[in-house]
Amino acid sequence: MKTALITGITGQDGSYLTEFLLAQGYTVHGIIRRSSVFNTNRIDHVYKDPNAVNGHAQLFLHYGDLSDPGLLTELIYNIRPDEVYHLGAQSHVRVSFDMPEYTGNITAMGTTRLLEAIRRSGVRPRFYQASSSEMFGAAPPPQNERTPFAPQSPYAVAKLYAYWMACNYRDAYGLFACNGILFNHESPRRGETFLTRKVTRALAFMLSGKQRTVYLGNLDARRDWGYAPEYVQMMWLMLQQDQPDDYVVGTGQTHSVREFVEDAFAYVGIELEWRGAREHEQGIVRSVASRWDHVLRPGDVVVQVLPKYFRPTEVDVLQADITKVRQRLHWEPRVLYHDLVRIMVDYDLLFEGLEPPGEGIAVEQTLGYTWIQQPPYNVTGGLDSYQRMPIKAERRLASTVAELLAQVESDDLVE
Ligand code: NAP
Ligand code: F7E
Repeated sequence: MKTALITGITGQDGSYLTEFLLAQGYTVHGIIRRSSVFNTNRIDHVYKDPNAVNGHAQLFLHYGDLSDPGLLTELIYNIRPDEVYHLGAQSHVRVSFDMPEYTGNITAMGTTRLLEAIRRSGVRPRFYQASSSEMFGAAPPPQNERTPFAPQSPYAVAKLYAYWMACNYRDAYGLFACNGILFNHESPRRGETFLTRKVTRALAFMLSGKQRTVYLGNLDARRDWGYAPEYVQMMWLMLQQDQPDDYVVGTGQTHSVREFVEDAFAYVGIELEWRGAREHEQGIVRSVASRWDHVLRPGDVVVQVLPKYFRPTEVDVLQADITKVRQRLHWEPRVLYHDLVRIMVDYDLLFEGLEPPGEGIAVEQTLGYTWIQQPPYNVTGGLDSYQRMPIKAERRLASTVAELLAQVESDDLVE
C-alpha cells in the first residue's frame, strides 16, 4: 500500500484528504506545527495513538515547519513517501497584505524547501502543489489553464512563485509534479475568518442570541465557490494519471459575497435589504418568515460594512473554465453553490446546538462520501440523531470563540 506525506494536514483540505487517503488504504504522514494550544482538532477523530494501538495506526504526525529545510529533508528521507501533498501555507489573502514577507517565506519559499528536500533526499514521490485561482487575479473570467496570471496580493504572488517552482522541478528534474489550480472551496471545516464560514457562523450565533451584527468588507466581489471534499479527491486523482499536468478545478459558476449573505439568511427564512453605499452599506432584516422571528426582527442591522475589511487590491471575479478536468479526468462537481450554502448553514446551526432546516445535510448524505468521518455523516436516523451526536465539544468551542470574536471585532485584527 502507498504512503503519503501531507503538509498542512491540520487545515480544511488536509483533514479531508487524510480521511480520503486512509479510506483508500494509504498510510498517511502529516507535518504539524508546534503550538501552545491544540491545533489538530480537524484530524483528532482519525488519529490513533501509535503507542496505544500497537503498530496498527495508519496516520502518523510529525512536528515540522515549512521554514525548516533540514527537517523537511529528514522527514522525506525517513518516510520515503510515494506521494507528497503540499497544502501547507499562510493561506489568508487579507492577512498576506499585513504579513507579505512571512507569506513569501512560507507560501513561496516553503515550496522550494520541500522540493529541494525531495531532490536532495533522492526519494522520488509524486508531488501535488496547492495552487490557487488567486493567481489569476485581475484576469477576466472565465479562467482556465491558459489564462495569463495577474496576481493581486502577496499571497497570490507567493502562490505563483510556488506554481512555477513545481513546473521547474518537473521540467528540470523530471519530478512528477502537478499543480491543482483550485478555485475557492468551502465546508463546515472552513477556517472561521474566510468569508463563507464567517457568514454562516455569524448567522448561527445570531440565531442563538450571541451576536447581533457581522462586519464585512467588499460585498460585490464574485467567487466560484465549491465543496472542499470533492476537491481533495481531485488532488489525489491528478497524482494517479500517467503524466503530470496542471488542472483548473472549480464549479464554473460565480456568485457575489452579497448573494452569499442573502442566500444564507434566506435559507432560514430571513429576507434582507441593503441600505447605504460601499463602505457605509448595511444589511437589514426586511422580514422573518420562520421560527426565528423571536430572535431577529425587521429593522435589525445584521451586516455592517467596515472599510478595514476591504483589501488594498481586490480580485473582482473568479469563475473557472473546467473544460480540461471534464475532458481529461471526467470530473463534474456535484455540490454547487446553493447546496453549499445549505450545507454550511446546517452545520453551523448544529454546532450551535440549534436544529437546522436539514436540506444541506440531506444533500450531503445522498453524495455517499462515506470516507468523511466528521461532522457525523455516517449516522442514520435523521436530524434527531445528529442532535445527539458528540458535538458538545464543538458547542463549547463555539461559545468560547463567540466571546473572542466579540473582542476581535473591536480591535485591529483584520481578516
Ligand atoms: P488552511 O485551512 O488555512 O490550512 C493551511 C495549513 O497550512 C494548516 O494546516 C496550517 O497549520 C499549515 N501551515 C501554515 N503555516 C505553516 C508553516 N509555517 N509550516 C507548516 N504548516 C503550515 O488552508 P486550506 O483551505 O486547507 O487550503 C489548503 C491549501 O490550498 C493552502 O495551501 C491554500 O493556500 C490552498 N488553496 C486553498 C483554496 C481554498 O479555497 N481553500 C483554494 C486554492 C488553494 P495550522 O493548522 O497550524 O495553522
Ligand atoms: O474572501 C470578500 C473578500 O477570504 C472571499 C483562500 O482559501 O480562496 C481563498 O481566498 C471574498 C473576497 O477568500 C469579507 O474581499 C468581504 O473577495 O473567503 P475569502 P479568498 O480571498 O478568495 C483562494 C482561492 C485561496 O487560494 C485562498 O487560500 O470575500 N470579503 N468581506 C471578505 N472576506 C473575508 N475573509 N472577510 C470579510 O469580512
